[in-house]
Amino acid sequence: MSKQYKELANCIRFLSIDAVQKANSGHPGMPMGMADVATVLFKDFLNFDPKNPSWINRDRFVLSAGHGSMLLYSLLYLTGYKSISLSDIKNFRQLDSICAGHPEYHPNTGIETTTGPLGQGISNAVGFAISEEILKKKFGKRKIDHKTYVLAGDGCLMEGISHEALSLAGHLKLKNLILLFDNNSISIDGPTSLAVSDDHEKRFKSYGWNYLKVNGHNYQQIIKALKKAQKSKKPIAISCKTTIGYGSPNKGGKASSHGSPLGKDEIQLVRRKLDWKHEPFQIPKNLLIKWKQIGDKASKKAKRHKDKFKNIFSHNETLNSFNRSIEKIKQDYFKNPKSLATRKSSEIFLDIVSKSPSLIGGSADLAGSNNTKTKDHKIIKPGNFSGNYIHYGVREHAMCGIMNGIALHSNLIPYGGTFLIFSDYCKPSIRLAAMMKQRVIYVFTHDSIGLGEDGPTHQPIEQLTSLRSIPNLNVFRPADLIETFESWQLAIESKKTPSVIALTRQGVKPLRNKNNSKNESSYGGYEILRTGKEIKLTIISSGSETSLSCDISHKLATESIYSKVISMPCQELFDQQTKDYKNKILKETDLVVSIEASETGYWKKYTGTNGLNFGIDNFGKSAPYKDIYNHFELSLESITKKIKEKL
Ligand SMILES: Cc1ncc(C[n+]2csc(CCOP(=O)(O)OP(=O)(O)O)c2C)c(N)n1
Ligand SMILES: [Mg+2]
Repeated sequence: MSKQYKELANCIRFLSIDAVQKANSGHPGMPMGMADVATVLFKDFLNFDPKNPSWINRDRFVLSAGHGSMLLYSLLYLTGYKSISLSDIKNFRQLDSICAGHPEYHPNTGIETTTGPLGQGISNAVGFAISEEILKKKFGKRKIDHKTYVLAGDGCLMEGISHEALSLAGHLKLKNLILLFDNNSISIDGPTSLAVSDDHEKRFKSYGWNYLKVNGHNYQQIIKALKKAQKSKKPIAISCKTTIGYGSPNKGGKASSHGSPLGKDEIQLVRRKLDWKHEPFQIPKNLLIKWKQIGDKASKKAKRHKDKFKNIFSHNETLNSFNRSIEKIKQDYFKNPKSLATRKSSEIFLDIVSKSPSLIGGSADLAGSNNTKTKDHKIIKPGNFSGNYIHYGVREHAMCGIMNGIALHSNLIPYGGTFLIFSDYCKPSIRLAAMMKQRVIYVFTHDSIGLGEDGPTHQPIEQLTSLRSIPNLNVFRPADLIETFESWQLAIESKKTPSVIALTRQGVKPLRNKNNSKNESSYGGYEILRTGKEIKLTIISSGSETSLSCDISHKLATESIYSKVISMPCQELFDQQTKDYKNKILKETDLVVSIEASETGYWKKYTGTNGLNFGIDNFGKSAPYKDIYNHFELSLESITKKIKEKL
């Protein structure tokens, strides 16, 4: 029996070694080390369907140790996924090959998520497992009941995000989550003892996980552990003691097999040692058939399930069902407009839409400050997933990685809150959401010096710019309740783009005073005020500074200097408008100025170098917020004076 597993595993090993060698770059060590464990998993345990990779109830397999991408590509090819052919494998790491350097998420291919930044996959897997539990509760165990497997190495487990995600998984008792730890005690710099002496077993157990230990090259032990894992009442980690580069006489067990081709001579030696007589990329027919049988058997099993349960996701309701309630609130607001923090406006919006079964809210221990939790939210608790709100704890990075997993799993829409300043703790996961085109919504409150006394450590300066510079991420900074509602609507409708909604702590004056059936924020920037027909000045602004901009515009008008104010809640959407539209907004006057309590450089693309940029290019201050605005000369008097000097 061992022989059969070994031969199957060697298919993975040699495809990986040969692909890395041909590409002259890549990571052979991990696929060689984990080939045995992966073979047992795919052959005997994983529920999947190569013929229909999107089957909703499939077990999810996440390769958190994304550098070992050839392990995944080999498995997908061998089990018969159409997404990956032998020629794709021969094109490993070449332009436009699906076999990219690190796994890149593509829907319906078996590549469940983009990994490579170590640790991210673990947090994604926690998100998958949470989604599974939520849907299981909603639709019943007969329809949804699957596992999530995540393969993680020493590196993933050293990363901070793994601590956050594993801890939350243990707390929530995610019994459907199985972590396969490639415990080879080697990373790039050498033996892991150079940098870490964690007691992994104690660590996992303290999080509330079960922990098993196996020799990762002993099939009996692997099978036994995976059998046990199926019945675990807690999330479970299986430590697989492996040899990195297994089979390589000179590089096995050494960091030298981690991240570069083994070299032709060494590969010859591996072939001899593992008794592999075949040419590069040649898998003998009998083994190819055996692997295909594994895929076919899995497909058959999956089909039986699918035939029984079609279309369980008919609840894919849109915002339409809430439109009447949203309109009613807007009407009341127009009748009785009042100052309101945009975080509060956001809560009012969430109060309506949180009744949707699709939205899963949360915050990293700032629910009351982010206003993400409404009175009707039900909390997701350990072992009880009937709710729709997650207390992520003080774990911003894991929150965002987990939200990626939730978004990827099915059609749930995750949103999560923290302070805008701590978006820096979220950035790697936000970037991946944008790359993977996932609908994840970030509610980032306390979005400027307007938060006041907490001071410069809490006052975002460069954060908006750095978020705006991430491709395929919409950054909304609404100016009042109406724009906040519009931003939320756009974020929910953006199925392929994650959204940041940056919100104020402090109250802001109502600006929009009449109902408009068109979502003005969908233009990204639009004229919100005009004080005369012939104007000399364009002021562009976002969020809390838009009302300041309007005040400035009115004041200038009293001196017969006429202007328009462009409210720009979303630069990314504005940049997508037609040239005519953009010219109409930006080119009407010679002088264009920007006002935003944030880093100023990014606005120069609209104002040009001749324009004026009012903002903050230094760290903030600890004081009542109005004093800080004055300190940074973001005041009616100061800005009006400088504009007049320039005109
Ligand atoms: C966040 C992050 N930091 C650094 C790297 C670069 N890197 C890739 S693999 C690796 C070492 C991983 O060690 P381990 O998980 O033990 O993998 P093994 O060498 O055993 O395959 C590092 C530092 C990365 N991919 N992601
Ligand atoms: Mg390692």
